This record gives sequence, structure tokens and C-alpha cells, in this order.
Amino acid sequence: MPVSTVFETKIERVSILDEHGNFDSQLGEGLIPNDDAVAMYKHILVCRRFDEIAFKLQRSGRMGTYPENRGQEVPSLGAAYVLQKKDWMVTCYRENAGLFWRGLPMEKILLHWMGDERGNHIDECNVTPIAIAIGSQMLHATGLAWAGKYRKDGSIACTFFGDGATSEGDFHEAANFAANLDIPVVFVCQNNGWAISTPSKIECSAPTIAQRGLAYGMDCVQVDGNDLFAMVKVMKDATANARENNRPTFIEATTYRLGDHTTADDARRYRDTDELAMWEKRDPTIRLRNYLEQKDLWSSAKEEEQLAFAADLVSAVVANAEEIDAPTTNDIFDSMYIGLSSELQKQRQTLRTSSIGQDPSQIAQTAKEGVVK
Ligand SMILES: Cc1ncc(C[n+]2csc(CCOP(=O)(O)OP(=O)(O)O)c2C)c(N)n1
Ligand SMILES: [Mg+2]
Repeated sequence: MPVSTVFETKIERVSILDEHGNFDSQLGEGLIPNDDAVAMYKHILVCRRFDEIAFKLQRSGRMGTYPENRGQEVPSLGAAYVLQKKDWMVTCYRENAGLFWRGLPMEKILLHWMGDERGNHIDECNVTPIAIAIGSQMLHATGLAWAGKYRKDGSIACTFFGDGATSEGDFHEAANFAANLDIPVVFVCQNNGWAISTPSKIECSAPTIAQRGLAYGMDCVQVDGNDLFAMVKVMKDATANARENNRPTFIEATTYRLGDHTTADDARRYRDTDELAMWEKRDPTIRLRNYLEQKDLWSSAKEEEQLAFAADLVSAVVANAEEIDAPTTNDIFDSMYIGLSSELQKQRQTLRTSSIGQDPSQIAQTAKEGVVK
């Protein structure tokens, strides 16, 4: 036969607790113990409060740009729940829930968005500073996972990025490298349907983003990214694949940002109100709360208590971030590098780079002396 099929595949989608409250007990039973499910719900309420206050800090001029995380808490939280301490979590900017769960002090994220380099100086846990240059972090994660494999320390890495980031060359390089060199890294794409105002369907003409990982020979799966149980399930499978087989996995977590892209954006200018209303019904907090209430693990009284706790906690975090001593101009060097090259030492001393040219005070001085006309 001259024509034969050389490759056939399918992409599976995992859902355990759906937006209507249906729970797949075959897949979900025993996956998350009750105490942990309660703890994670409480954590999401804290993250929501953090988001709300961070937004207000920007609006009142007390912080720079901030990207709301609201609606997208589950993918990073589910992943952080499964990852081990020695593993690396390498994220962009919509993964506060997972970063805080892993132990990143919340004030560090505020400091980052306040433009204070100390927000990027992280000793507390194996997470990297949040990546704003779209796509760059996937290469870092692949390198960290490769180092873990080389050192045989049993660590793996998990990296997060958006749907838009899979159109960047960095993604393709990281995926190609990880798949061909058997590197234990988990790629988690948070497909929220938009890259700022560009809808994902005009950036990716395939029916799933997960297929992009398939092209490199990785195991790929799509998951309901607003379903904590499903996210934990696919992360358990992916981390086992990484630890036992040194194989990367591509997880496409479908989700939605309920807020604007950042505080510099107004999503009403390009997003349909019907689309937003549909996703508001799929809010991960609604289905998780219903699940907990049905099991008699949650109540309105507990909700009120936790909301009050979250408000106090976030107020304390804001106070910590705002009351810290003003940064020195050298922080940018001291937070960024372990050792400084001679060029960087010169920059640290003079606070200028050779490429920028003379600093303003020197120019003023020479101008006065009549050297510069
Ligand atoms: C290399 C690079 N190019 C462009 C930008 C500007 N930018 C910031 S966010 C963004 C869209 C990212 O979309 P996606 O990856 O889907 O992430 P989302 O914000 O939806 O979570 C762009 C283009 C950037 N930060 N870095
Ligand atoms: Mg996106």
C-alpha cells in the first residue's frame, strides 16, 4: 500500500469536579484529603484578597502595574501542592497562589511590583523571580531540571506560561531541548484564551495548545484548569513521568482571567461581556466551596471567619512591604548577582554604564566649565 498512517494520536482532557458540581469519584476519590482541600480553599480566599488589595494599591498610586490573578489560582496551586520541596517552580506573573503555597513571602510579590529589587531576592524556597519577559522562564526551568538530573539530586522543575507564550521561540527551544535530552520538566500552559487583547484562537490554529508539545514528542494532556482535583491528578502523573522516566510533559490548563490583563489594561474594550459572564460561573472558588459544603467541611460562618483572617493577613503584608527601609541604589546589583564582574563592579561604584555615556551631573559640570558647547 503506497499510503499508510505513520502516526496517530489524541489529546485527552481531564475533568474531575466540574462547574455543575459533578465529581468523578473513580478519578477523584482520595486524591486530595479533606483537610488539604479545606486548606487550599482557604488559601485561595487569601489570594483573592491579596489580588483585590494589590489592585487598589496600584489605583491609589502606592504600587506600579499589577496583573490580577483572579480566576487563575488553581493551576499553580494544584502544581505546588504536588511538587516536592527540592523541586523548582519557575513562573511568570499569574501564579501567586502556587508561589505563596510553596512559601514565598507575600510581601515579595508586592515589592516586585513596587519596583524594589528585594522582591526578586528569594531564599525561602525553590522558586525563581517572576518572569515578565514572555517565554524566557521555560528555558530557565529546563536548565534547572537538567542540572537536577546531572547532579542526580532527584529534583525536577515545573514551569508556567500563558497561551501567548507558546508562540515565542523560547518555548520551542525549551520543548525541543527537554524532549530530546530526556529532561524532567513539567510545562504548564495556562490557556486563558487571551494574550492581552489577542485571542488565542488567532495565535494557534490547532484545536488545542497541547498539540504544540506533541510535536516535540512529549506526553501532552489538556485539563480543566479551574478544577483543583483534575489539576492535582495531571500533575501527579506528570511529576511521576519526570521523576521515573526523565520525561517532560506538556499540560494545557484551560482557565480564564476574570480581571484585566494588568492594571494598565481595560478588557471591556475587547472582551465580550457574555464570555466573562460564562467564565464567572466557572469560577474555581464556587465549585470548590460547593464541594466542601456538601461534605459538611465548610459553612457560611467559616467563610466569614476566613475572609476576616485574609483581610488582616493581607493588611499586615502590605504594612511589611511599605514599611521596609528604602532600598539603596546598589540593591539592583546585590540582588541580581552572586559575584560581580569587574565591569559590574565599576557600574556599582559609579551607577552608570559605559553605554549610557556621561551622567547628568558630570555633563552639567563640564558644560559649566565650557568643555561641552
Ligand atoms: C518578550 C515579550 N514580548 C512582549 C511582552 C508584552 N506582553 C506582556 S504580557 C503579553 C501577553 C502574554 O500572553 P499569555 O502568554 O497568554 O499570558 P497571559 O498574560 O494571558 O497570562 C505580552 C505580549 C513581554 N512582556 N515580553
Ligand atoms: Mg493568555
